[in-house]
Amino acid sequence: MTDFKMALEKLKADHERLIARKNSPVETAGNGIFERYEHPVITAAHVPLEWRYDLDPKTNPYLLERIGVNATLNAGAVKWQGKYLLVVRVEGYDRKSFFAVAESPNGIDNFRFWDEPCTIPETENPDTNVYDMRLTVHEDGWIYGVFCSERKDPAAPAGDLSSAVAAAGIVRTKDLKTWHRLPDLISGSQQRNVVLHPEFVDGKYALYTRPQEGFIETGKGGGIGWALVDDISHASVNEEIIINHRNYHTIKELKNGEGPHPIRTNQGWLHLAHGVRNCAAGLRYVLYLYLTDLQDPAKLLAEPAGYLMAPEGDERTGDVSNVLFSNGWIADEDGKVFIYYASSDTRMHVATSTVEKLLDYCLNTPADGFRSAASVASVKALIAKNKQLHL
Ligand code: BGC
Ligand code: BMA
Repeated sequence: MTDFKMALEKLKADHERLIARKNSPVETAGNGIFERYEHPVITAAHVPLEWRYDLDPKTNPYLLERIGVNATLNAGAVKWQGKYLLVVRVEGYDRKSFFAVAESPNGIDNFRFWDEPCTIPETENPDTNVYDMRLTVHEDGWIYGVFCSERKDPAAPAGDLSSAVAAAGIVRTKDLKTWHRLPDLISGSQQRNVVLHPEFVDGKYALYTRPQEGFIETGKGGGIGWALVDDISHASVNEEIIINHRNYHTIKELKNGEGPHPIRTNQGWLHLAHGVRNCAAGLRYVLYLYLTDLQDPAKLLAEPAGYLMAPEGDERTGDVSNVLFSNGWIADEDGKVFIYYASSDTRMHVATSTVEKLLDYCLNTPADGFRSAASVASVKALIAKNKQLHL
């Protein structure tokens, strides 16, 4: 066998071994609310060899990688024809990200990318970078993808090559293969983390928004917003109310944003979101849950204090360290929930729970009292309750 052939065989074998690797829940006792898994579900090394290597010995005699993948992160998720699909944000060494579908038979391992990345048509104002797609199977019959479209800020002074404008890009599809681009969401503010609610509300499309004054600075932007839209093919935010606020000295002091669209349960809409605070180590992203009313998804019913999940162990380091981010989850018919989250903008993981457990967590974890003394009161109330049990 030639060196090229041998090197290729090894590449292929390593790749296949990685993809076929079984994933199991971590054994150590957690908090009972969800289970983490031993391995990430998708990493840069899962990306097909054909996307990265020129496999022709004539043009690539040393079998060098031609197009490097930096990270696979922030995937949207949908259960589609019995398969667990992630629309992954694949980011190259060149810092451009694009979307690609990866499919698993069981939701926890064997994620395989489809043949090619998604082709997302551009508008007349081409996106510089696209990322963090939220998928919604809407009752109008389309599958929507709402994502962040980032472009250089045209108002940035000369020499400022970082200021950007974030807007919500919208595509829809029937098969997750052909994507039709609709005009970007028109809004008076910058928008990242925009999510389409799966049902009509008062006969209108409903969006979770996240108004910001600047690209990074929320300014007066108060949190996760809610806006009704008449026409999704010319979507425009007119009235926007804040339904989940940022608060001083909480996990979402600096920013927050809706994750995937909420799950309909018999007790209300169950939401997964991210909260951000600033500290000496930089921005820290954690995941939290809240519950809103079934009839009025904008009405908050319950919100446990603090985070559901924060970066742990290896999750803490990566391209942008100290970050957990989620924009995809899947609820099975039997109530099992697959939470797909990325750690440190580098790799995708899964955590599993059930609708029942997440509702129990949401409804029975004390809410934030916003003061140390209130936290002490919560702990003492629990101790007093336990004392009654005479264990
Ligand atoms: C990055 C995102 C990040 C955003 C705000 C973008 O340029 O691609 O990952 O969330 O900046 O920091
Ligand atoms: C953002 C998000 C994500 C990213 C996070 C941390 O604002 O939209 O794309 O995971 O920052 O870098």
